[in-house]
Amino acid sequence: MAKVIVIMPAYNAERTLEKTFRDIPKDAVSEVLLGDDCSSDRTVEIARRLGIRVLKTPRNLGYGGNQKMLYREALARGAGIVVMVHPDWQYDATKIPELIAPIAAGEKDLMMGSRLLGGGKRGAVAGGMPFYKLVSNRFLTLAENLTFRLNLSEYHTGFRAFSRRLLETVPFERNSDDFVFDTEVLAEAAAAGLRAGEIAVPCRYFPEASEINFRRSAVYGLQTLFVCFQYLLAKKNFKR
Ligand SMILES: Nc1nc2c(ncn2[C@@H]2O[C@H](COP(=O)(O)OP(=O)(O)O)[C@@H](O)[C@H]2O)c(=O)[nH]1
Ligand SMILES: [Mg+2]
Repeated sequence: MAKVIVIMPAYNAERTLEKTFRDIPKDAVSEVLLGDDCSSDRTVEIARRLGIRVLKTPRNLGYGGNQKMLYREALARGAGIVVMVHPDWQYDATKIPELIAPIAAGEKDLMMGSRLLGGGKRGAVAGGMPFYKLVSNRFLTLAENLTFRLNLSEYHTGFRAFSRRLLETVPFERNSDDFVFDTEVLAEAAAAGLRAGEIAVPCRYFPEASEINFRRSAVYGLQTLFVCFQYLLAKKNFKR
């Protein structure tokens, strides 16, 4: 049985951390790690009270920098499967066993908890996904599917799982410290020919679950398109 470690990249998650943690099926995971990116609220205090192992960034590194610290630690602790879940109670963490099953069976290296799979679109909209986020998610996903060919219903979920093999294969340490880190990991996984899958996951939208504003989203969208561009360019050069 592979050792399953859950990582939570946190930034001011005091209002939602406990609810997210409660939803994690403890019998399905060995350990839970929280990366605190210099939160100014009680995130660390609450995490410690819940018995979560806390790692702190030396200074505010950003979402990608926080994840790097966590993957490094999860690998050092012998993880066979690493589950990343945002501690903002946006995704239904009770689905962890279903999410990791294909990795545990050796069939996949990457599993995404999609908000938009199958009937999921209605789920995301009913869950309160803002319309502009739905439209831009759809557009970016189209561009990413044409580029990476992973055939996923979305690429931007905060609930995903990786095999140890993936984390040892992709050069994640070289990636951005910002949100586009997530896109870069997927590009690298695609380039390495790793196998990706997805399950539908219910999601919730409420103020604390989605604090990224329009401007940050737009920057992220452009950075994502730039990753696609670099990927296509690299592929073309490689063929030549
Ligand atoms: N390190 C760091 N992480 C952040 C920051 N803002 C958000 N996050 C993390 O990024 C995740 C996604 O942000 P969120 O506001 O939920 O965006 P959305 O759900 O995609 O609309 C959150 O769960 C946090 O863990 C930040 O300024 N710094
Ligand atoms: Mg969120």
